[in-house]
Amino acid sequence: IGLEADLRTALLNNEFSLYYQIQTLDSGYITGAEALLRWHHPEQGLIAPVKFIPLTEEIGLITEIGYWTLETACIQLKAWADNPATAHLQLSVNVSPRQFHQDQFVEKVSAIITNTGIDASKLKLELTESLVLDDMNDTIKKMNRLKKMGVQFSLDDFGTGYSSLSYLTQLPLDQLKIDKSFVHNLTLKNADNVIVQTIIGMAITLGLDVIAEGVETAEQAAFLKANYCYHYQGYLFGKPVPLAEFEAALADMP
Ligand code: G
Ligand code: G
Ligand code: MN
Ligand code: NA
Repeated sequence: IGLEADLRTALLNNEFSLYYQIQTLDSGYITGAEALLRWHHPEQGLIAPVKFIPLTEEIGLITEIGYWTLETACIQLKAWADNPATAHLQLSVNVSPRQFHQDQFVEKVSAIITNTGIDASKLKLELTESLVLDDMNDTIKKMNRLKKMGVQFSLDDFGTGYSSLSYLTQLPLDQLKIDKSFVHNLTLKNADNVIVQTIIGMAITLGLDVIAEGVETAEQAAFLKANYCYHYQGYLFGKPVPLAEFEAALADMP
């Protein structure tokens, strides 16, 4: 109850921020980041998204917070675009099902892209399988409209839902994101090795990029590379951090 009341004023009080987690190539080249929402509660300190995002969905605040997140991400993309050293960076942003399936989602994203002046191809929206399957028709229509503007799409938490090849071919996706639960036991558990190899194979077959999340060890990265997955995100390369720390990591890039 307390948190709910606090959430309602959190936007006004500037209590949200975005953290950035490195997305890298096998060469160490940083291609961009995933933007991850953080709530700095005035008394309780930093509150993790798992503790408040479900609540924002329940009380209908996720839409407003989601647009704040998108706009903040796009303002950051514009700042990077204006500096030759960072102009290549892409930003992945999580989208909640409730926000995506709202009537004006495409119009609002379009307005944010126009108002911030970004190159839409630098923006990657992360959709979950449950979002997609909630309403396939709505999802395909909206993805196609955003795609025409240049927006990229990644399918998050891939492998944890009902991922059939037939629905994948209907979606204008750019990337599959292998869920960290499969990466966690990679090289240690043969079943997970096979799942990861299969997901990479699916991505290649469908002509999609594939990124592994939750990469924590050099062994996992080596396995992924040997199996043709060249994009990684995980603690091995960096935790989600505030902007200044992310930019410091960029400056150290090989
Ligand atoms: O670090 P991590 O704890 O950031 O994120 C936990 C979960 O919260 C992940 O499943 C992630 O997708 C979700 N999440 C983080 N930031 C956002 C956001 O801005 N919007 C939505 N909808 N989910 C987010
Ligand atoms: O949106 P998504 O569910 O993919 O959110 C990514 C989540 O994964 C965030 O909570 C982020 O903090 C977490 N994460 C990112 N890299 C790692 C990692 O290497 N190990 C673990 N355990 N979690 C990670
Ligand atoms: Mn994500
Ligand atoms: Na995920």
